[in-house]
Amino acid sequence: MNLFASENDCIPLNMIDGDVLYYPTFFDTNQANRLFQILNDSIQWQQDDIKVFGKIYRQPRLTALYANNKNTYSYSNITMKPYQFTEELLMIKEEIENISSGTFTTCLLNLYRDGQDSNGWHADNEKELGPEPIIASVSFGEERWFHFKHKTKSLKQKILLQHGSLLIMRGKTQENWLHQLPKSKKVIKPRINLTFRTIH
Ligand SMILES: O=C(O)CCC(=O)C(=O)O
Ligand SMILES: [Mn+2]
Repeated sequence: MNLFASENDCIPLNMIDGDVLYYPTFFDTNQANRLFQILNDSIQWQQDDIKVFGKIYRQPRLTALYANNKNTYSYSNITMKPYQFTEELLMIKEEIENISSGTFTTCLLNLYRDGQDSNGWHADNEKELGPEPIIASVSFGEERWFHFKHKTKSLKQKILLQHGSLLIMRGKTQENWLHQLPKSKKVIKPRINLTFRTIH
């Protein structure tokens, strides 16, 4: 049984100064349903405090870090220590490595509990990711809009990330573009997002 999409199901986004690929049905619905449930139930979700302009806020989503090494990941004044990859995370990582030229050490997971949970404008450009990082982003659960805005030109892009999809950002995408997952008034169901990265 072929549970995974072929190369043909890949849609390149038309991005100036960036390189983004979208696989809408990387996992089929049954596989995506099963993975959503397992990740929802078995991941060690946490809610951290973040400091924005000197003020402390609860992060507007739950997160977790998993890896095949002990390297920590720091962003927005948070330093996360990884748990070791679960069986499902290793399986997903291998499926992505089979279709992309990247290999990954680490997965940052986000759980958006409802439409009020979000992820503000940022680039995944921390030093430990190295130059031109490949970020492979898998989505399960509620569909949410994902926005891009160019750092210096007045260019925007948006894409609806569907259940079981894979989005790969590579090349100069993090250097030239910011991305965000905005709040949504309509959304009430949760969404889980996994971003596979390499932490040096
Ligand atoms: O939830 C998403 O689709 C994006 C997550 C993200 O950008 C991140 O964790 O760095
Ligand atoms: Mn990001």
